Amino acid sequence: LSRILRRRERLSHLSTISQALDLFRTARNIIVLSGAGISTSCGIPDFRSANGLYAQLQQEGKYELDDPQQMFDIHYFREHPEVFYSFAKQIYPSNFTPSPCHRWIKLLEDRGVLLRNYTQNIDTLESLAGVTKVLQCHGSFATASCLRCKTRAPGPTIEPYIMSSQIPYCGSCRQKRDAEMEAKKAYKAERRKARGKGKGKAKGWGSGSESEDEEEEDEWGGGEPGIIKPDITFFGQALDSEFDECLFKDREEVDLLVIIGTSLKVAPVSEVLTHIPHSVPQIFINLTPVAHVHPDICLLGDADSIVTWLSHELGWKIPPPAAVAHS
Ligand code: CNA
Repeated sequence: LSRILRRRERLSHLSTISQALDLFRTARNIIVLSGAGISTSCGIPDFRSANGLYAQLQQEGKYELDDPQQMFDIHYFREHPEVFYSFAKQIYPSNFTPSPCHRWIKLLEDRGVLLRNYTQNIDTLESLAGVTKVLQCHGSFATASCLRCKTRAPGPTIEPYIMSSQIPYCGSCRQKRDAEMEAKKAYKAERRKARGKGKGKAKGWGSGSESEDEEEEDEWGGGEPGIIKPDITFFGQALDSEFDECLFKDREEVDLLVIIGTSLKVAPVSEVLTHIPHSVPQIFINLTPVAHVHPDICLLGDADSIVTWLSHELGWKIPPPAAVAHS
């Protein structure tokens, strides 16, 4: 009996795979929804695997976090930016090379069948692989912004701070603050002069006071210029409106959804599945099963191996790493 069952299992597995191959043969507008699992083979840990960042943060215990998720929480960051900056160099995309999965997404684009790659990853490896139809749903290190004045700067400007575990403060804020302080000083000097001239003429009338001056000084809000944060979306921050706009458009065109290397735990990206028409087939490629995901086809295993095998069966050729780096 067990032999029959095993054979049945193998057969149903085979038909699942042949169905997946058929879907890839016929699809013209594929959405690839990717997550950290497609970059683990590049040496970048994901969040939730047994050896992922959350487990590492818990084991290290050096950050005194109640919950490892706090490392990427905007409220926590505002209060303790030094914690994120003491850790950020570990996830900063520096010398990583795209995986076969990234190059496979590029292959889909080259074949003209990629509608869009919605990536939750912040490592920019899709772009490095030459994928242009990519939406970085959770932003990236490519730019950084001041939390106070919102001035945006190219990401590399804060790279030295990340690498030396320092908090970068905003130069524009500093300039603005200095200019405001200068203007206030000049204004106060003017008022003092005016008060001096008017002394004795109208006692108690608009004579000003030290407390008034103090209030003016506080107008800036006091303290330091704003902290610069890489434009990666933290928990508690909204996604760029481009996400909704693209999804609204793409849901009309998509004919195959491929979800790859993600636990689909982070909303609103996890909700993409419910926004896509039910008639669109879904293929889920992941190392581990995810209880709340019920795709039409589930291919469990290492994502690089699976897409390499699928491509081989389809007679497609994944571009080699060198070709990718220069494309
Ligand atoms: P996650 O919750 O850590 O899930 C990753 C999933 O990938 C897990 O279900 C793993 O089983 C699976 N996986 C791991 N390795 C492989 C592999 N070799 N082949 C197939 N599957 C694999 O991460 P999600 O992406 O679901 O969560 C979204 C977060 C993770 C986003 O906000 C990201 O910014 C964040 N993140 C990004 C990176 C990156 O940019 N590379 C790294 C770590 C975290």
